[in-house]
Amino acid sequence: MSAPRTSPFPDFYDINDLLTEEQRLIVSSVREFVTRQFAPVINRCYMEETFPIDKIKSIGAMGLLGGNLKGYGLAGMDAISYGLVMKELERCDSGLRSFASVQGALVMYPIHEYGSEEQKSYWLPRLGSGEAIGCFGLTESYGGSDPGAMTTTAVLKGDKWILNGSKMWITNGSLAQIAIVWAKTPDGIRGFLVPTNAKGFSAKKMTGKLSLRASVTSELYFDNIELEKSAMLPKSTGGLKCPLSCLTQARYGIAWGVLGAAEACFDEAVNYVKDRVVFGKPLAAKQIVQMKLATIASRLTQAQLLALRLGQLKESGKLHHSHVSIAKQNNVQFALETARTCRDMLGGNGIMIEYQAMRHMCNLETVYTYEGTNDIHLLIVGSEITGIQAF
Ligand code: TGC
Ligand code: FAD
Repeated sequence: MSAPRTSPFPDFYDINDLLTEEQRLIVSSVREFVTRQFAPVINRCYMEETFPIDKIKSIGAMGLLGGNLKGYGLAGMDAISYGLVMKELERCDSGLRSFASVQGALVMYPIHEYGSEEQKSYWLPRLGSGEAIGCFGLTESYGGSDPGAMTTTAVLKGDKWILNGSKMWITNGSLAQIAIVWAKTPDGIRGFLVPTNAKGFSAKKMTGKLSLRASVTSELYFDNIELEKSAMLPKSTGGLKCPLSCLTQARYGIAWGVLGAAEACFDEAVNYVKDRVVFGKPLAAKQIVQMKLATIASRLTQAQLLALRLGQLKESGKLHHSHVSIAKQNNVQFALETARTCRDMLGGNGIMIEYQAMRHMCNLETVYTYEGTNDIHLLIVGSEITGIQAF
């Protein structure tokens, strides 16, 4: 006997039923907020290669910046709620989720985890409210996949750190008041809090991106910047382990976030093929179109369940970074392929900005590459399976 199916697409397996009342409320309120605040401006931002910076304090007021961190006036939400927030932001645009990922997982998290009490109590409330914006500088120009080969240095001269070098592909770089910069010191790789108004700091916005256009990406330059001794994150010891632990937080959010982009494309395509009549019938009545939709629904359900289990592992403290690699790699690849298939089902209309599929598809090319490329995540999992690093 078959029970009546109660859950509407794209929640085919009624995953909503596995959420708490509070988590469902977070989804509906963030969706309403994003629809009201960001959806009306996202196409213009995308076309103009800008980020709607004037709206950041409203995201802060909703508790969505560093929303999974505890104390310092932050929301302290559970891992699944945080994932659901990322999903709702990326349903609008990957650039919006990126902003929140960088601010929360790559700037606030390292301060929360590795900072002094003074650094935490000064920066976390400001970053959480959106009063201050941060960026995270790890990648350099010659090969982002291998951050250990960085050439940026910090050396102690008297009671000051002297910072020299450059970073590339830095999200929010020219919007930020504070940069978390990872640099080589005689004592290994350490994190520094660098005010962007420091003498010797400059940021240059990168233009001409064909992906993630509603997000500001910059190059950062450090020319003999003098920093107080207290600018270092005191607990950021252990080589790359600390910056990599921040990436784990951001990659977790991406594994959830891309589901929002995929669901938005799927919803749009389903509505489109029901209306669009070709050869005398709606496209939805064609077997090949139904096969495409059914394949997406099946893979979407798998990706949703993967994210949910990932959230449970994180919440129970059992999360290993290779769990996150599997979810980031699988869900981003799925979302990218889905956006492309949906773009195809819209025909010529699919290349127009009035429809979202192509914008999401182009964005997801970046998401496929940043925070560890697709290949790098497969290699991380490969090294867990075999015990042999093949980077
Ligand atoms: P490896 O020898 O593998 O590891 C060194 C130590 O770190 C530990 N570890 C991790 N810990 C926490 N989280 C992770 N993800 C970790 N990965 C490794 C590891 O267990 C080890 O600990 P221990 O105790 O044994 O010392 O390090 P490796 O130098 O060989 O690097 C390996 C590799 C290639 C996987 C790593 O370098 C890597 O992940 N490369 C990709 C770089 C990357 O993802 N960059 C992203 C830059 S930020 C960005 O893109 C922001 S986009 C904006 C947005 O998020 O929206
Ligand atoms: P490369 O490392 O040169 O890789 C090129 C190709 O080689 C890829 O296909 C890769 O998979 C493959 N490859 C690399 N190594 C291996 C290997 N060992 N075996 C087999 N194949 C390999 N970084 C930050 O620090 N902060 C940010 O805020 C940030 N924001 C970004 C925003 C955008 C829009 C983009 C595009 C990037 C951002 N990045 C940021 C950088 C991002 O993390 C890097 O682009 C990424 O890590 C890949 O590095 P790369 O571009 O140098 O490519």
